[in-house]
Amino acid sequence: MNRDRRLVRALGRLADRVDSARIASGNAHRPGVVARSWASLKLVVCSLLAPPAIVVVAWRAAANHLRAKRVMEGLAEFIGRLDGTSASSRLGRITTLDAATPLVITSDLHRCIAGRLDLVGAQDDRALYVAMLDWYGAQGLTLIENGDVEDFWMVGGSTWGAVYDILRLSGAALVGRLGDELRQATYAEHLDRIVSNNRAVYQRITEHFGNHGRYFRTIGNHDDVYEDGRLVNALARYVGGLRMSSWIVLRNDSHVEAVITHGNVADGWNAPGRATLGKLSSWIADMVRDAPIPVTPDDLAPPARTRELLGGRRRNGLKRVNQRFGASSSYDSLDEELLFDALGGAATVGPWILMGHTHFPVLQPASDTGARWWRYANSGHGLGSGLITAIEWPGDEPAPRAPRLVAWVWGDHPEWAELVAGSPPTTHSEGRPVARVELMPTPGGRRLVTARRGSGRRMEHAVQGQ
Ligand SMILES: [Mn+2]
Repeated sequence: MNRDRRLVRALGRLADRVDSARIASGNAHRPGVVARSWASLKLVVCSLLAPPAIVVVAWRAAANHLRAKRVMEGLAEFIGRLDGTSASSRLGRITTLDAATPLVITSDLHRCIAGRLDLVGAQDDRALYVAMLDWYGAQGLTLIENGDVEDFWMVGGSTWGAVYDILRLSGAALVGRLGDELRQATYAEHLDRIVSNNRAVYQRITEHFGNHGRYFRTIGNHDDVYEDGRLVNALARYVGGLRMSSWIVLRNDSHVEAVITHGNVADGWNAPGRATLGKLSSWIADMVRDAPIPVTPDDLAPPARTRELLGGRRRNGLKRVNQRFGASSSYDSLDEELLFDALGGAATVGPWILMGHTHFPVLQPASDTGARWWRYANSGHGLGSGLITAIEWPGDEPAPRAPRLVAWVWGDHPEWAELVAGSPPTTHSEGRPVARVELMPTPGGRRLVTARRGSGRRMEHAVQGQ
């Protein structure tokens, strides 16, 4: 073990001791005095720097949005050339899988350390995901976690979270071998803590998928540290084995049926290698949450959002962002409407595009114009309130295959229990009922409804879609 790793580990142990004491006193979700003081210090420095910084950020945001649009324009051609024969490209590594492989694709799980950053715990989604992994594992499916899986961007929220922030900033400031070693040590130590906070999840991934060569990952923005193969090796030790790439191509003979990617490639704020603005906005959000000021913005979806999805009231549309700065008031920075136009619009042939990143599950969504994006699905995310959405790829069905969009929810939650009560629970986790609900677009495509409600329309929809 090198000197940096020893130093970072010692600091980590010290931070853990402070955190355990706070957790033992029943304050797990408070950041604690170290994180609060560090956030206050950052707040003071940032306030002084804010006036000039805002100008620079606005300029960079406008420039990056133009760049994202140029990337989008080249994307149709790039995807057209993904024939499953090459293993790398200027847009990252490519993995090819047989399209006859049954898959489950999750994304945007944002697994994090204990404390305030533990959004998975706050949303009661950990045991729910374990139930999903057990259920899909028992069927021999292959698991693809499509980006933003472990979160290396969120900082603070606990003593270790503050120490991690300081070490990460130091690593970024140092050049050459010194900086490289410190960064590696810091990320490896952070990964350790993410794994121990999600022990059951990593156990299931290893047991059902990693040990059998059935675990694949793509790189998102919050886990862009995996551009470095050494951290992929560190992760491999916790999951039995995996393959990390930026693109996964589902191929059937010489025909590409689907392309799986996180989606940040066409995002001005979060594109691979050009994500400074995205990282900065995430960092500022965490600073504000830890600082002792009476503003604690909480952007986690409430139970009402889960109810909305299960009640058939969720929009099945595309996201728009501000055309000058490439972002929206709800912190989105990928313009799906532009991407839809760039990728050839309402075609009913060509590969399916399966993405995450937007945190907005959709299947064959309707554009603003009413035109349908027939070959697009987004898996949504793993941070709903008692809700995780996912895509299933029915590889065992004959071609032409089409992805299914599903929602996994607790069957006993008072806010929506009656909406899933019609059918028996799919499985159980920790003694609680868990339901798998299939989501379908309405005939016009503007909303998502559960398959039970939409079953009468299913044939009509399938005919329209082909
Ligand atoms: Mn993302």
